Amino acid sequence: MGWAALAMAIALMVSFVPSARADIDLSAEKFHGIIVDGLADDWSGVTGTTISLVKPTSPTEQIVDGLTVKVVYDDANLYVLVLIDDDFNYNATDHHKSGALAVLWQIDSAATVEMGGGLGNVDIWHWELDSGPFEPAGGPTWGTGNDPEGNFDDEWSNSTTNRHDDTEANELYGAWSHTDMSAENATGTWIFEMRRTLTTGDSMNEDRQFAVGETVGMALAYWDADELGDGVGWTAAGHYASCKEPVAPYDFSWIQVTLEPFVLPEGPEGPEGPAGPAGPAGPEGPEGPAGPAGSTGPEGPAGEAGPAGTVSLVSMVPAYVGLGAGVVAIGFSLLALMRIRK
Ligand SMILES: [Ca+2]
Ligand SMILES: [Ca+2]
Ligand SMILES: [Ca+2]
Ligand SMILES: [Ca+2]
Repeated sequence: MGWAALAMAIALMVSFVPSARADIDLSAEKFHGIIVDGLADDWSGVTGTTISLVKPTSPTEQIVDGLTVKVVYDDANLYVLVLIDDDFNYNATDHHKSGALAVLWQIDSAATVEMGGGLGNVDIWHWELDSGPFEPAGGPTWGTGNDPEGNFDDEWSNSTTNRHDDTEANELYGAWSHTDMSAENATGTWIFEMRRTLTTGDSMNEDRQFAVGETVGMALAYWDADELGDGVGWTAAGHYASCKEPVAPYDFSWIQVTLEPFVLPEGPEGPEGPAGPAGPAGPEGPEGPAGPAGSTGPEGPAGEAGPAGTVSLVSMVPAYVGLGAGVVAIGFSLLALMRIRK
C-alpha cells in the first residue's frame, strides 16, 4: 500500500469515528437547593455546557459560544437554566419586542429537532415574556398548557406547522431576568430559570417524562428582539437554534441530557469499634521436631566382676611349653648340684 492509499484509508477510518461530544452532551446530576426566582447564583456549583446559537434560516447569523445550559433534578422536578449572551430588550406590552425562549424535548425517538419533523412528537416549553423579571410564570392552574399571564406555555408539536398548547395541564414554572436591565440594549446575559415535575399526568403524548438513568434529547431556540432592527421585534421563523458545530454543514442535532443516578459519596472513616469476645480454643498443633542432643553425662560405676571362665587346653599349650622347658632346666641344675656334693 503506497503512502497516498494509506493516507486515504486513515482518512476514511477517521471519518467513520463519531466525534466526541462529551463537552456538548449534558450530565444532569441530582442537586438540591435550586430556587426558581430568575437569579442564577444558586447554580454556581452546577456544571453546564456552552454552545453556539445559529439561525437555521440564515446560518451566517450566529452567537458563537453564546448559550450556556445547565440541567439538574431532585426528587420532584427537573430544573433548567439557560444563559444567553445578548443585549437586553424587554417590552411589557409586546412580547415580540422582548427576548423569547423555547426548550424542546424529544418525546418520540424519531422526532427531529425541527419540532418533530413530521416523524414524532416533541414537548415544547415556549416562553414569550408577558411577565416582568423575577415574576413567576407557567402553571399549574390553567387547565391546559396555556399560560395566559406570563405566557410560559406547555406545548407540543410534531412538525413546524403543527404546534399546540397541551390539552391537559401546564406543569411548568419559571422566572427570568437579565444581568443588566438598566436600559434597552444594555450588554449582558439573559437568565431563563425553569423547572417542571419529573413526570406529569399527561395521557396524550404531549409531555416528555423524565426518569433517572435515562437520556433525553434537548434543543433550544432563542428569539432576538433585534431581528427586524434594533428592538423592532422578532418573527416566529427567525429564531436562533442550539448548534453543536457552527460551521457548515452545522449540527443542530439533539443535545443528549442524561439524568445521572445519585450515588452517595463515601463518608469519613469511623472510630475503632470495641474489642470482641475471645474466640474458641483452636485444635492441637502437630508434633514439633526433635530437640538437640544433650551433653555427655558422668562415667557410671564399675560393673561387677564376671564369673570365672574355663581354661582352654589348646590356648594354654604354648605357656606350658615355655614353663615345661624351664622346669627341665631347673631339674638339670638340681642334678648338677647333687653331683657336686658327692
Ligand atoms: Ca435561582
Ligand atoms: Ca403538560
Ligand atoms: Ca437590542
Ligand atoms: Ca407539553
